[in-house]
Amino acid sequence: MIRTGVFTAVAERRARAALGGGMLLILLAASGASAAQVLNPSFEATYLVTGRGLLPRDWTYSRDTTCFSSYCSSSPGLPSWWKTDGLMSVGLFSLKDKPVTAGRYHYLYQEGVDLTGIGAIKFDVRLSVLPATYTGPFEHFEASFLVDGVPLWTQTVGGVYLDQEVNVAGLGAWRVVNGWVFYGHKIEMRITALDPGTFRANYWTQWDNLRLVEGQPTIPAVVALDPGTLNPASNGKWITCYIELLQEESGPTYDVRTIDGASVTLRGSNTEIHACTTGDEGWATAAANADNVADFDGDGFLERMAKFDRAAVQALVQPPQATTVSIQGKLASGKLTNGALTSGIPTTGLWLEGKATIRVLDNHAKK
Ligand SMILES: [Ca+2]
Ligand SMILES: [Ca+2]
Repeated sequence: MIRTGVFTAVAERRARAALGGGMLLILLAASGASAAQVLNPSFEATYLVTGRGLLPRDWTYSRDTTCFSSYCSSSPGLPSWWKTDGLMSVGLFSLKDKPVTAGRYHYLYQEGVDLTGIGAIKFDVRLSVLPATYTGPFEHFEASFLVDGVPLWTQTVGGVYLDQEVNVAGLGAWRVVNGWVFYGHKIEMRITALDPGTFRANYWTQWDNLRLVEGQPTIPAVVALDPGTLNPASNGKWITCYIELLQEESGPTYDVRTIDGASVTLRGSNTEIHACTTGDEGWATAAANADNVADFDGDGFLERMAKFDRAAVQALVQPPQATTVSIQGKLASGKLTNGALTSGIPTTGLWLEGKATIRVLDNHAKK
């Protein structure tokens, strides 16, 4: 029997470019280069573009300078000179007295960034208004940092923002664009007009010191156990576990269909119990299928269902106290092709973890 409402509220979901849909095709074979890196991440290497100034090597810049421009700040003493690493940053800024429409933006990006083994990208940003004699606040524009076209960080208030961080765990080496698979990811900085108008100042966004932070953070999961209270007198064979993956405000969205059922365990009291993935029941498989992945509680988001041997779990728990157990599991490397999971890309073996409490009725104490 499926209970509804067993999950706590899951907030801050964000949509991300879905992997489903059309046929996924490998466009490029894996290159030998696997070390994750961003080229010229501190914007120190530049070249001169006449009429534009110093532009950073290895980055592709917007050539539309109707109402925006960009260059690397390189002159100590000028109000635009700001950096947090080395001598220079790169500035993307609006041009004063030039009409702009809402939604129009100016960009700088780098493609082909392998994020294998990378958990986060960090960077420093300043939002400011120039000339310095203009005393108004930063307004009308937004700074944003995008990965594969998805804004993972935005800021609209003037100030200096150090060590900003976006979560890219599990993105790995590949990205999918319209069903095609490309080697490496696209990292992009933008200034975007929020309001239409002609403004009397230059609004600057300056970027410096991009860093790839290694690591694979655990994906938080919401888990529900049914039953959550065990009656030793019951003859039930299983404890059913529903796993939902939490999505952070920024960062990738993970798919419960990529959970490897054979890796799912319930842990407590130094004991590890594996989920059942063998037998005649349709749900008892390592791979996702219609029996073990569904929106069981009807909240619009899928859960992976797994079952544990009830007697084994009961042995972990001493009545009458509630015992906290940990549910862990691994997201298989996988891609979705027409909704079916096959081996390959792009998720790369991330772990999920969620906690739940179990209670065992103390039948002896009742007497
Ligand atoms: Ca720099
Ligand atoms: Ca659900």
